[in-house]
Amino acid sequence: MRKLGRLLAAVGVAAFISFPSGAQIAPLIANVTARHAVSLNGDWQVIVDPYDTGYLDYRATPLDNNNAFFKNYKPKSKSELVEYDFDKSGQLKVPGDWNTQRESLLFYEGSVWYKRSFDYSGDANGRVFLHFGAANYIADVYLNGQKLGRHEGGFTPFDFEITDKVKQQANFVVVRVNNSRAKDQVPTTNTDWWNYGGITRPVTLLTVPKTFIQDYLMQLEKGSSRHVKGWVQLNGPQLQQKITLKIPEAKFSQTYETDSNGRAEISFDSNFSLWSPENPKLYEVEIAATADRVTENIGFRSIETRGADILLNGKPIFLRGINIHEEAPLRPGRAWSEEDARTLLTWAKELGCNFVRLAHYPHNEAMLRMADRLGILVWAEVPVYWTIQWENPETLRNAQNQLQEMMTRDRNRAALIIYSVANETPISDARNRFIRQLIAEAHSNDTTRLVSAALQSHEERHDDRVQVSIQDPLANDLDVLGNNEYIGWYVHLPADADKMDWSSAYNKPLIMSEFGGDALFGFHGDELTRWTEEYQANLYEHQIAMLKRIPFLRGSTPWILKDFRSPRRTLPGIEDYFNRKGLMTDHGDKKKAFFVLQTFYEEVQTTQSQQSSYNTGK
Ligand code: GCB
Repeated sequence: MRKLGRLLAAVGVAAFISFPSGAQIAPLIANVTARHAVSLNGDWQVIVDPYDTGYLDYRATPLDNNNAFFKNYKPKSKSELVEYDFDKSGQLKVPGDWNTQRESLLFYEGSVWYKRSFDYSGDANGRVFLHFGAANYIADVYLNGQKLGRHEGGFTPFDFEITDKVKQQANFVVVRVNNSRAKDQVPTTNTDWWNYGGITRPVTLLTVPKTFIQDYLMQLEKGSSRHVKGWVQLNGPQLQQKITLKIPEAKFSQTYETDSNGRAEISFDSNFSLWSPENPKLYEVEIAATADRVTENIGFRSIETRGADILLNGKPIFLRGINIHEEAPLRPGRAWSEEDARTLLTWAKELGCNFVRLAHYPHNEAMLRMADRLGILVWAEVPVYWTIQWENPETLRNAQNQLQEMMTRDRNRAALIIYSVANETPISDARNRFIRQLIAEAHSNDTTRLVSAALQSHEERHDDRVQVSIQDPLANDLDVLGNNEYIGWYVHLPADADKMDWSSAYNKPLIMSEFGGDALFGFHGDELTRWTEEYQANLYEHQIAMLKRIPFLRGSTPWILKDFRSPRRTLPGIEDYFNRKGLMTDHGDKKKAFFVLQTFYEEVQTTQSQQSSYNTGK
């Protein structure tokens, strides 16, 4: 028996190795929310499997016999040995992280197997896709005992075509989700956020026609308020056909023809009421092919830079921003719902923001759609964070894939103006090469947005003044410079910000993408006592005074809207595994610094309505 097991396992290994991760993943379908979908959200049966017993045999080779949990095997006789049973194991909610659903899983890193049964009564002439909003970090997906494929990366969507595999009744999908950290991953082993595991975003069955509209991009060309450029991509056997694009409210309708690859280039002029934070106008756009039709609400706006200015619809704008992690407001765990998005972005609006940095990985789709509706500009980021394996081609491929998946999902969101390809990465040739590939990819795939990265500045002391500048070769490649600095927290004291003089060798806009310090809500003292609200508020006062003196500053996203969980933050009574740099608690209580920033943003808003940029008064 063991011998047979080993033989099967060896075959399993060969099959496993010959499939590079993601090999069977279908091309992503844009705008899944508009598709005929059956939700698979809800209670899933789960087995917590810290030793991967359901995945590997005792020689650590992948299992393919009935002991493999994806078989969901039941004993056929009273004597048969089967050591797992999904139906008698517990349940977890999908979407949802496992850490905050069971106390014993708070710090858990490893595998959890999810299983759910479903019937399917879809269109016999259509195609069926199993779609995951996200699963952190590796997801091995099986349907009816057969492997569909693997997805790597915890924050982006993926789908598998199951047209030929799905039955009308008694299907079962099993997913092994593993959130173990590893050096070659993106992000790598070290971060400052909670490693929430699980199927963290919705799961749906999508039904589409045989040839369907898979993807498209529709946006104003940089610098134009009327000219839309874009494309539509079909998928299926009838790639060459006529498609019609309509925007009824703009009285626009035009027919295009897709080529033999299923692609049509779109180009037209129209008079739009342009999307902006003050006017988050969305138009219903309809794309129709012979057998498919999809509609989506899209805003039209242009974003570009001119010297140190960021121009939204041709006018300079100062980005009054804040950082946000994807943690739920008012309850623990990952955020994923429309309600979560509304609450977080409403808090940002209350702070006076017209901009958010969704740190440090792609947030859920609801967040981007809500930003479109509420009129909040967005910086979206991939988790190329701190020190990852710059020399590893697999790590680069992984980062590129995550960037692609993020762009595919979000590229029709008017709110999204900046793609960020990295955060606080140490300068080296290998790192520069790695990140340059991401920048080039973002630029070539999407010419309607700006590319940035959160860099780090360099200080030089001159008597009692300090010269601060960015000296990073990547600055040449980016459209907008992001900079993280912790003057007054990790370095210097808050008042030292008064001595800092910023200069730039680049004629480009700067966004101060992070600054801040920790405060425990309700803890009071003088302004030099760490962890007090007074220390944090004073830090913000000095930071803001410094920001006002940076001539090329065009935005700021202080760190961070609300406190968030982090395993690095162990100080008892203060941190208790929370990063306390929030301007609010995780329950929405506002700390003193919230009001300091709010006042600054009110001032910026008033000033900006009279002049084009905050600092220069141009
Ligand atoms: C940073 C990181 C951010 C951390 C923050 C901190 O520079 O970009 O992820 O959470 O500092 O609080 O130290």
